[in-house]
Amino acid sequence: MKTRAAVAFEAGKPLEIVEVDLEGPKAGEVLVEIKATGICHTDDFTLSGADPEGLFPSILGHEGAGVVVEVGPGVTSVKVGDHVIPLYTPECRECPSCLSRKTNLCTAIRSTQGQGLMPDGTSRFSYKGKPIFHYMGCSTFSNYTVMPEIAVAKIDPDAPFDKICYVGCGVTTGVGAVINTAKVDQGSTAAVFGLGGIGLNVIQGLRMAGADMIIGVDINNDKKEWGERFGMTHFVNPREIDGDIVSHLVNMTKRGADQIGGVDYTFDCTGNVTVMRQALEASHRGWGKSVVIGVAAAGQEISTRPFQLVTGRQWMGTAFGGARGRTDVPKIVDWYMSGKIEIDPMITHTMRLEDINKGFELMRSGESIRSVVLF
Ligand code: NAD
Ligand code: AHE
Ligand code: ZN
Repeated sequence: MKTRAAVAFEAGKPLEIVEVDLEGPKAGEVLVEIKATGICHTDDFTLSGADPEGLFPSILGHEGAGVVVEVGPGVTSVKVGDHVIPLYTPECRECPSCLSRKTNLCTAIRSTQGQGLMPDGTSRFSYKGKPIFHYMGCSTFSNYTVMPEIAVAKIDPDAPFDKICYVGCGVTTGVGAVINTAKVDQGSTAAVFGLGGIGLNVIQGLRMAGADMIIGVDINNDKKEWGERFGMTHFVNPREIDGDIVSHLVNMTKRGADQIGGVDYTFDCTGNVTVMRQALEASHRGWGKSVVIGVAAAGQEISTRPFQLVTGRQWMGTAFGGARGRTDVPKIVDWYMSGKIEIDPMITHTMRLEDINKGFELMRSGESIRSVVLF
């Protein structure tokens, strides 16, 4: 079949809207009509050429929602008409990682996914007879895409596509980092570095978890109001303080008889390795947990004095908020439907596929929280 898609032909160039060829689903795969897709910072990271796994030409996009329109042989877990969210972290429930119950990082199809291919080692997309790579196993910047059935989560059919597509990455990553990865306790202190599409969801996760002091850190003052909207209690612009951000946060969180400051939980949502170090070092001696969410460019490395870890701080990371997609994503959609979490105000812009490059510009300039493309 033919489908309209925004193709990344080259790193650093705008996407081009063209009609591409798409082969139907093979065994264990489903054809999904994408109804809406968010634009995540990670799409821009890959488009920039900084992603070691970035491949071109490819169809980016990993934050979508849509309807199953065809199923390949042997598919049992979904049927035509089901509403689904594509999962860049699948859940096969059979691989050693899924069976371990220790991680959400299913390994069933990770190696072909990283090569921009379907599990059989081929691409379903082509343009003018030449293959186009899949992206993160999803390629939601296409009106139709093919997914393995283990990589789709069946969701409430009443949930609006233009909102719950955001659960496909940003919402689940932010809220999940708090609940699944850091396992934040009630009454804790927390600092969130970077108040974009991910950081604001960390903030709403912290509010849900009952954190007392929620400090937002961003170099853009416009983000203060945004953070407060979702539960942030204090805002710091590191460019507007005397001294360094680590001491500032430690001083802000001095509590108890010994007056040793430090934040119970910190989260990097910037992808900047200097910020990751600051987040770790601002966490509390003895028990602080610092979670890396941001994705850093090829060649970038993190460092700190080992003493920071010897003295009890834990440096950890999270992909997709530690969520097991087929199990957890439908629940998060239900949380949205019942009002337990908010999504609507974070979707600041919607656009047609033809205007997708505008969505990238809004993100780069810090004007948007989330742009959603409607098909
Ligand atoms: P975004 O562009 O919407 O937000 C980034 C925010 O960080 C902005 O508000 C910006 O002003 C702020 N910022 C930049 N430099 C800063 C600094 N030095 N100090 C403080 N704040 C600073 O991006 P996003 O969509 O929220 O994504 C954030 C990061 O998370 C990206 O690196 C993205 O690739 C990554 N990500 C990771 C996962 C995962 O599963 N681990 C999932 C989604 C996104
Ligand atoms: N391909 C990059 C890393 C990109 C990355 O870390 N991706 C996150 C999701 S970001 C979503 O917006 C992730 O899930 N990682 C785990 C995985 O298996 O990809 C690189 O550096 O090679
Ligand atoms: Zn993402």
